[in-house]
Amino acid sequence: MKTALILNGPNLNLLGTREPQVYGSQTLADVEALCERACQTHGFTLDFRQSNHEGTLVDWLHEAGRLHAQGKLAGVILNAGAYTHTSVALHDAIKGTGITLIELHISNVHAREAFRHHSYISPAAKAVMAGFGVNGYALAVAALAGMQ
Ligand code: CA2
Repeated sequence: MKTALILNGPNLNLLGTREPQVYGSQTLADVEALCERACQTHGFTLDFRQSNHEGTLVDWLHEAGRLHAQGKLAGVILNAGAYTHTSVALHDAIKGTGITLIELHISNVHAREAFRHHSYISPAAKAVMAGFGVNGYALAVAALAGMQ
């Protein structure tokens, strides 16, 4: 069974505690549970992680590249949080790994502040999803299944 690696960036550990009008009221643990159900439906093993540290996310993308080379990775779903809009390091980490990566945002970043309209992740991603709320994670797992 291949692994779906779901990576969450800075502040997403606060999900459900603030700004419910933007991000909803479900916690990151709730999101993990919904991802678990989606992965069971689609025959993936789930590996679900969150970090507030850019370098840790880079290390995890390198790990994904190694899993991909071993044929063990279905793909990565990455909500890079605010690093989406700032991180050349994450762009560089994705580029050249050969991994299938879906960039995901809970909110519709294009309907928000101008600084959220640019993404360093998008040019290196296979697909981009935004604005589906936390259900976007389940939709992204289904999309990953369709890409196998
Ligand atoms: O919409 C998304 O998923 C974002 O990636 C979330 C990031 C934001 O910087 C991106 O522009 C869009 C922020 C994640 C912070 O999440 C919080 C949730 C609840 C309370 C505080 C922060």
